[in-house]
Amino acid sequence: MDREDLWRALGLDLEAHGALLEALGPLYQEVFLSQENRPEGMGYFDSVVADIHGARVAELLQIRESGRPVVGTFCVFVPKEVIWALGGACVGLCAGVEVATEKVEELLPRNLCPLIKAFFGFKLARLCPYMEVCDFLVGETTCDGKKKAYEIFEAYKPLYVMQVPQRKDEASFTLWLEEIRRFVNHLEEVLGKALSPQKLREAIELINRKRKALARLNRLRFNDPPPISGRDALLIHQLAFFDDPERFSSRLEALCDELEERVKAGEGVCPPGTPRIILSGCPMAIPNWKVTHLVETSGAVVVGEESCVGSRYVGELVAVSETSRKGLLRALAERYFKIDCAIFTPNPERRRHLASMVAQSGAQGVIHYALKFCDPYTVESYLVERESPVPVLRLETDYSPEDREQLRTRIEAFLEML
Ligand code: BJ8
Repeated sequence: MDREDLWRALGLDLEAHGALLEALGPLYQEVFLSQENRPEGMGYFDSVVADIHGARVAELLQIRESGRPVVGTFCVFVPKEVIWALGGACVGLCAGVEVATEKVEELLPRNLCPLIKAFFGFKLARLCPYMEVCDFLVGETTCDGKKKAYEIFEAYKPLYVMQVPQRKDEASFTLWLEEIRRFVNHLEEVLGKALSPQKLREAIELINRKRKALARLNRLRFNDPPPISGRDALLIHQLAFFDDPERFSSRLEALCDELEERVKAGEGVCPPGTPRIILSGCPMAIPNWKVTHLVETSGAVVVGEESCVGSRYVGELVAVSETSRKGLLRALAERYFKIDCAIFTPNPERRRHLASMVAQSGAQGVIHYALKFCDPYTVESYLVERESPVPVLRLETDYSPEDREQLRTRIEAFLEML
């Protein structure tokens, strides 16, 4: 199908959508294509971005037309393995650019996290083909902003909300396991089919493979010099939410082979000894590349993201030693319960996780990245700084480019003192 026909079929506002895609080109050129000495394997990921609303959307539409469900999510707590096991496809819908702000602010307060306003904006302005190709969405009770916003958003798209506990104790685990079972029952009812343990195992292996490849990429970045930039690594993590998991894994595995060769040859994207930074905090959804770009054009390199678009998404693998449905669902619940999002209280696991990333990567500094009005991460940043083994710079920002120079000044001053 021709791209315009595809977008028309999905009901997009063609004019506004065209303007959006046009703005992406120069930004991509500036942030990614201007880099020197990029690995060849990035060619695949560049081609995905060049056709970001095209080929993959067409594939998802085909999946939907063949009677399989396409499901959109906003959080890494949603156990996507279950969706794939029931024959569906899963796509992450968080957006990294604010659109249709006036319309959004008729429904939501102005001082709300930009990530939430962004997904509302994409829906209200009919700009996101991924949102439109979905049969239904799955939300979750994580932060207050999201859970209250879903109450409004369900008027625009069918939405199921999972209840995520906020403490890491036995009672909360029981609730979470029950919540996963309730989610499975709901999907089985809606789709009119039963979840087979064999299919669930296969789906777990499919997603485990993707997480394994991402973990390998992240470990390779710990070398000095890193064989890939933080920008390229961030992009790969962002695309993990969209792309076909099998194709994505095999392309990423091939890229990691190339990066291993680079490491053996001592080849990197910057000179050895370049200051190394870990970014920690809120997720950076596509095309939010602002802070990583600023850090890497200020003389440092980003060697890890302690974030849901980063190491928190990768996390641990789901154990596949179990064969029964009950055992596999428990293994899923255990894996997802370890996610150390700032909505948990208390949340010392996140600080331990960050300290271990710092130790493994040899980072000299942490930049804590919080989206404006995100209470869980802005409040928790104090504890992150207090317990960090290396200096921390705490930034609060949104999606607008207006604070770029101000952020650059603070980042440069921070890098100088490392
Ligand atoms: S598991 S980080 S994806 S909730 S930035 S909307 S927290 S006000 S995105 Fe998240 Fe799941 Fe946690 Fe990860 Fe709210 Fe903060 Fe906005 Fe956020």
